[in-house]
Amino acid sequence: MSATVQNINAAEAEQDLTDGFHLVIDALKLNGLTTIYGVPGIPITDFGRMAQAAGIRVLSFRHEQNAGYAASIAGFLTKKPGICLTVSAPGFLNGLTALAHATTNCFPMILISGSSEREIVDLQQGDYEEMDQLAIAKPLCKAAFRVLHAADIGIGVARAIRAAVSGRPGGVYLDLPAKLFSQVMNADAGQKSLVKVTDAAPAQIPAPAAVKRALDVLKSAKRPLIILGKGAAYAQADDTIRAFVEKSGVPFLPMSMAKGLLPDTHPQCAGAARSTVLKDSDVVMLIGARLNWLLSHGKGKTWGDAPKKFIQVDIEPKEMDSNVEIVAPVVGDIGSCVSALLEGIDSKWPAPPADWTGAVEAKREENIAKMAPRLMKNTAPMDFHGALGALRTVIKERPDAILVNEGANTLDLARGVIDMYKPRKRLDVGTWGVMGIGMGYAIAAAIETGKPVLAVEGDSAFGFSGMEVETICRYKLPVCIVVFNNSGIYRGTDVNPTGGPDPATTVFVKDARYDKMMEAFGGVGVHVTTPDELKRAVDAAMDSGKPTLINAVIDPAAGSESGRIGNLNPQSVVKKK
Ligand SMILES: Cc1ncc(C[n+]2csc(CCOP(=O)(O)OP(=O)(O)O)c2C)c(N)n1
Ligand SMILES: [Mg+2]
Repeated sequence: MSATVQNINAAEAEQDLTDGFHLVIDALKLNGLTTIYGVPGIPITDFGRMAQAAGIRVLSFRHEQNAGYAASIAGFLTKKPGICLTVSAPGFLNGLTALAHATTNCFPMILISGSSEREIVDLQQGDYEEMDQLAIAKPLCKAAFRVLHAADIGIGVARAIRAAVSGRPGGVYLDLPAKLFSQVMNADAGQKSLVKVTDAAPAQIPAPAAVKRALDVLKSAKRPLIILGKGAAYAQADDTIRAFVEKSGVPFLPMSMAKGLLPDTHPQCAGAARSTVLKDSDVVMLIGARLNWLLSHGKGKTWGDAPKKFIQVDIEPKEMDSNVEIVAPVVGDIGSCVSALLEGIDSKWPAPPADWTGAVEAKREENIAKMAPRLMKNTAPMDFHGALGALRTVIKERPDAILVNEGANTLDLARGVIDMYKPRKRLDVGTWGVMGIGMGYAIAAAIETGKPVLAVEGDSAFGFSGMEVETICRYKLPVCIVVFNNSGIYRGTDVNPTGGPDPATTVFVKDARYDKMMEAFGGVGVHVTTPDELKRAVDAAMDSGKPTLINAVIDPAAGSESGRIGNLNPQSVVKKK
């Protein structure tokens, strides 16, 4: 055979082949997964390149943890698993915090990590980035899979997708050994091996008897309350939920990321009367909200002495009776459950007693009036309320913007002060109160929604993901970051008790200029000291859509220990000498 003929044969043979790289890309695309958040390196560098070439949006971060948080919130926003892509061992471990976070928060996410040679890893012979990643991931996610054969990529990706989004969503780990990427197979057979997942998150219809029981309990209430959790926000059943709440006439309390499902300014919103409604209610209906620490486990001082009946609407049967007795469990997906509940509310449904709704409203108005003057303080240095007063107006004027929020005082006070008007516009630290979600969330929010993002960040919180300002500039994202700079964790006033040269454990460099970080990468940096300046700077950023970081100087003495959850700090019983 001549050399030319040989070359032609080789080229033809090549055309008939596919490989692991292409099959993973094809499997993702076939299932509508067209965005990847990750960090390149061995063995997934070429995979990222090829994915980009194939039309997948591949966003390269500076640290996998931030890419992982981005993927997790992409899952929350879209109901499709957010994809995070990492290298082996250290990259994988960096992505793992976000995977565990996704699982805890019930966000669908798939962490795809390249891994080293199985034969060497399992004999512990010291491979490049050796680690038994599958075993390590397992306890931290809903499901973990490894694909060893190219022919199994289709089914592996399908399993990962279904595991992430069906039932209660969560994180899934998909282990792809380096060797898999270059494994070849016949292109036709490869194409046929792909699986397009049908009905990835099937509706779970609640039992009619459970719905009736729940409505009966709610109807019997003298002081009913509905609590909306981020599960309700995730469901994207916004109109149904709103109709149910309005038809029932029951006051509602939104958990942090459920704010805006109905506007915080809605006449039934009890957000500003939280302690009153938790204490005094007699029947509480939880919709996509869990009775975890954020709701004081449904018992104790927060919930008062009056006996309470709980109704719980959740997709996860195990959630029922997790902390207290649930007298009316409604198990199913939130959309189906709330639809069924709504159907059960007929024209004879009694409005909740007026003395109750009146009392809630009075308390709410009283608390709002109490806070109002604090939000208008236009002083330098700013306190949290003064600064937040300005940002509250920004969101009021731009209800489509997405608010990302982390910190301690910066978080707790912003949650209370900034009213939300639309669903899934407030993204924050979630179930763990974790620091570090900021820039990953901001990037994914901008990418997935195309809306402007306002990230309100404590100076400590910002530090966890601050390097991603380069990513924000690189992709030219409409993200405005406001760093509440009080020179420290909670406060900037602590001193070293020994009088020694080291600073106290909770303080940072005084007069730091976070705005310069943004300038370093071509973004806009602004330094502000008053609420008026802050408002002007945020407005300019939101109007221009240019990456902006505003260093907002906050009085170092303004914050309190741990924001609003200082009670969770253990106390030493040993007297100070
Ligand atoms: C991953 C992680 N590490 C540490 C903490 C503990 N922590 C809670 S809030 C916080 C920072 C609070 O300071 P800052 O963000 O500046 O908010 P401020 O109260 O000063 O407004 C830290 C470190 C955490 N929640 N998560
Ligand atoms: Mg701070």
